[in-house]
Amino acid sequence: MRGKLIVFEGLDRAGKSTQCNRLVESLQQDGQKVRHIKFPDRNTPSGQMINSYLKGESQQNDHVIHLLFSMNRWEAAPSILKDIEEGTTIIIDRYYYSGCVYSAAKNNPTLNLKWAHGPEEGLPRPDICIFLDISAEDAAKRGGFGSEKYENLQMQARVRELFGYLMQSSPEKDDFVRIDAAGSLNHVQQRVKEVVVKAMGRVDAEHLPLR
Ligand code: T5A
Ligand code: NA
Repeated sequence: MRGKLIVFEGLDRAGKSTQCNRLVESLQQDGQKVRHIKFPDRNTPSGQMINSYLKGESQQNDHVIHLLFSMNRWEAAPSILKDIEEGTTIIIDRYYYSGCVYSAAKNNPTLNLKWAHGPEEGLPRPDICIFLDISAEDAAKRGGFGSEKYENLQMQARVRELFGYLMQSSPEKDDFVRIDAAGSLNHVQQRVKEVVVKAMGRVDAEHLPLR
């Protein structure tokens, strides 16, 4: 049986990494084969350029950085597909939803959601995208907020608005399940597990690439 592709999304500091780690551990305890990946993968050449940009050590044109984030995903796509086919479930911390939303949130007149979507088309489509929902204000209260490029209230509020649009009105809206991420770590973890167990039990959706 093929593995599932489970994505976590949310604002900066929503708790994605923490919840991904907990889910991976819990699925492994259930005896499943699981791999955890995170985008951007800062280790590849494209990821190193992204890392330097996010840390404010280099500048990039808005379109160029968008394409670098996309390239960073395409580099990983063959191994994602291979693992899924071989029965490994993949848990991804941020994916092309972030890719589209963060770029469009800059309000660059030549970089809207539609433009941003283009380079992502054809990437493996998730079985489910869990949106860990927190307000920009609550996220900003969490440890470490403010150290990277997009970690400011105005940007995060716009990002949340655009995620809201994706969840309500976009062709990908059915990919999403929203979970309130402002509760305790254990409470969020429990909700995540419920949602994932339900998704795992579903008849295998056709594994279509992003339209
Ligand atoms: N980006 C990314 C793009 O612009 N385009 C793209 O294509 C992609 C993929 C880096 C930036 O790049 C942008 C988006 C980002 O701005 P990143 O490396 O994933 O992306 O950076 P962050 O999302 O900022 O990663 P963080 O590690 O900061 O956030 P997480 O993973 O959401 O949060 P986590 O789990 O590390 O938790 C943060 C803190 O909050 C606490 C944790 O203990 C930790 O201290 N916490 C809670 N506290 C109380 N209650 C809870 N329920 C909590 N959950 C977590
Ligand atoms: Na993270």
